[in-house]
Amino acid sequence: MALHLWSHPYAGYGQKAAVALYELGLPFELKLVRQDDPAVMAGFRAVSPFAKMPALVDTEADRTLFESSIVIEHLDRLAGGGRLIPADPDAALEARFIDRILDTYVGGPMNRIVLNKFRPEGQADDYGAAQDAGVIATAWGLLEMRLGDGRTWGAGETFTLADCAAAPILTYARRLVPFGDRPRLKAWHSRLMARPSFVRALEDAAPFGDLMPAPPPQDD
Ligand SMILES: N[C@@H](CCC(=O)N[C@@H](CS)C(=O)NCC(=O)O)C(=O)O
Repeated sequence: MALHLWSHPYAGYGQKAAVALYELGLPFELKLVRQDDPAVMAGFRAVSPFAKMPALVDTEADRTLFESSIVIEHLDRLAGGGRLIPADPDAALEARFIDRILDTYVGGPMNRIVLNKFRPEGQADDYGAAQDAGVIATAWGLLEMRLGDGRTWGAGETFTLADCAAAPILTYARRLVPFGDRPRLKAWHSRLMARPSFVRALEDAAPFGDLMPAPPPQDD
């Protein structure tokens, strides 16, 4: 089996896939996406037409996938199934639900806020950025409520797709929209920060520096 992961260790969604690979113990080869290298980008666009990370090429299955959640569905099956996507249908539904909340209402708005900062002079959309920040705050409230049943991880008592998504997305997004007075969300994030698979993904990213705003000092 050969798995090629097109990604950058600094990319939040790339880290989501890396966490899944580390959780499942699946070896992979990183195909480093270098935006300043046209040849690399041509190869990347051939597997990921929207040039979004991560993309996975499974050479043995002759399958190319992008969209991190779909990549993780495939990886979980490769590893025997029932781990990151629970075998129990209700538990699987909750894992997918939390993953969708994180992707649609946290990661998407977060990436727009960040890209807004790099727009050409006079083209920034501050109104849109404020709306996106509001969407993230609503997601924080929803997650805090969902964690109210005392679950350890994002979708229950086992580490799932929801946690692969949450580890990097919460870590980055809280720098833009602090968690505020949401103790369960903070405690879940602390557990994610200590999870060995995510610690490893952060170690992979460390040599590439820190491009995001500093963490909010009073949000611990
Ligand atoms: N919904 C997608 C989001 C992927 C995404 O936005 N990836 C970011 C990296 S964190 C990216 O590739 N950004 C590069 C760009 O937009 O040019 C997924 O789950 O894979």
